[in-house]
Amino acid sequence: MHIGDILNDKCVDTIVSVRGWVYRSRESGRLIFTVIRDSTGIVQVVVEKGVVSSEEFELAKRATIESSIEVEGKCSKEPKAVTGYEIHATKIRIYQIAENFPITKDKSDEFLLDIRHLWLRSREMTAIMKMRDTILDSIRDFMREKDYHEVDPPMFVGGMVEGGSTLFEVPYFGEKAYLTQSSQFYLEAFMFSLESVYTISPSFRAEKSRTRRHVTEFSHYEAEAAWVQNQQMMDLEEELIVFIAQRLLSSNKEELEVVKRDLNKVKAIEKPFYRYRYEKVIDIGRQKGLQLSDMADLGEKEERAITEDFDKPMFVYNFPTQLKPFYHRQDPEDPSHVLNHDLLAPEGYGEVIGGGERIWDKDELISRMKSDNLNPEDYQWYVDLRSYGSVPHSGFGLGVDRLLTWLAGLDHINKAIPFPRTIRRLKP
Ligand code: NSS
Repeated sequence: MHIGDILNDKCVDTIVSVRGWVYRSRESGRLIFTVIRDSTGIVQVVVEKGVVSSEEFELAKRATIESSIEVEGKCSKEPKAVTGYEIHATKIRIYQIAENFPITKDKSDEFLLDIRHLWLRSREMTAIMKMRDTILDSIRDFMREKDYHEVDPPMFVGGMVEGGSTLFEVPYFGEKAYLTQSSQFYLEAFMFSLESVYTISPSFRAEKSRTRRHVTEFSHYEAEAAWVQNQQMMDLEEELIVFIAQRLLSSNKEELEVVKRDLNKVKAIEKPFYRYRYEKVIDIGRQKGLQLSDMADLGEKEERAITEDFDKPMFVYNFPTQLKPFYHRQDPEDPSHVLNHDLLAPEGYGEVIGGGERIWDKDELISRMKSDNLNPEDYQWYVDLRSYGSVPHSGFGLGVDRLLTWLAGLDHINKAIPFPRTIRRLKP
């Protein structure tokens, strides 16, 4: 049985048995009040001398924080207990008496990262991981509903997608391999078979910048679909984000409260999102006092200023061609711009999605590569895809960790990831 069953009022006046870890404990004469936690919540246990054996009572007395424990006893309502219920123990088994637990109140973020293998047990991290689980689950439900197929691209790859400066190189039997920056090119290959595909896989970027939203390994949810245009892809993403936000509100109210999220901010995520051309967003930035050139690349600082006062997400579409990687399709009506989009989250969070239409004509792709000083031979198979029945298509990549950071209102991406990897952190 789980503590959650007790808290859902399913066990009053029955004999229950729960297993978990000591959350806190205090002794008061013939009584020991031990609060136990499991994955579903916390509940108070009363251990009374004479009701349990004297060995059991002594064991319960020695049960330090995080000791693993099993308790049997009668469950009752108790308004004075921490979660309103109490188990009056009749049997106690201790699996292990824990050593002195190193995490006490008010530890620094850095310390909690050093000790993340233990901090995972905190109420906060447990809540965050449950919300992560909801997000992953809702992505899969949504995509199934839309007839997208989940696929598994490789993580060891032979080339770059998003620029050479963030490539991780790994030795590969005398050859050079890289950790994938994005599975987009592979999704494009799958698309010729399955038409609409997606993956939730890690992507790796040797990010040297230390911002609140960059890690070196992130969970990348990418999708690709045949016959779809840029604005249609935005429609899908809009629907998706609203779906995830709604699911989070209905499944994780308690967890959102644990992280002190203002629920109104999540409720405000409704269609339609703002949709502005790149130039309009540059204007908004200038009105906020940012010094932006006509071709400014929007980074963390700029996006934070631009989105700070927004109540809803904002699509920025049709960036100048020279700001974006070679694979983006130019607008046939205006080749100085590409048919792409970023989705910026409000409240200063900024970019969570990047996507758009891909060049599907072979010669156009080769000529764009050349003008970006890339050798088409290095992308032989990617170009080859365009030789056999090429079709218009679009896709996007969404940073799952960034999405969770925003939806849960966290102040740093590190808090959204169980074991975050940054330029300075490889352990635990
Ligand atoms: O570089 S992206 O903007 N776009 C791509 O990788 C495309 N090839 C995706 C595609 O169309 N299939 O990254 C997409 C998203 C971006 O909006 C962020 O939310 C996330 O991936 N992202 C990151 N999250 C955390 N840390 C880092 N370093 C990071 N880089 C990108």
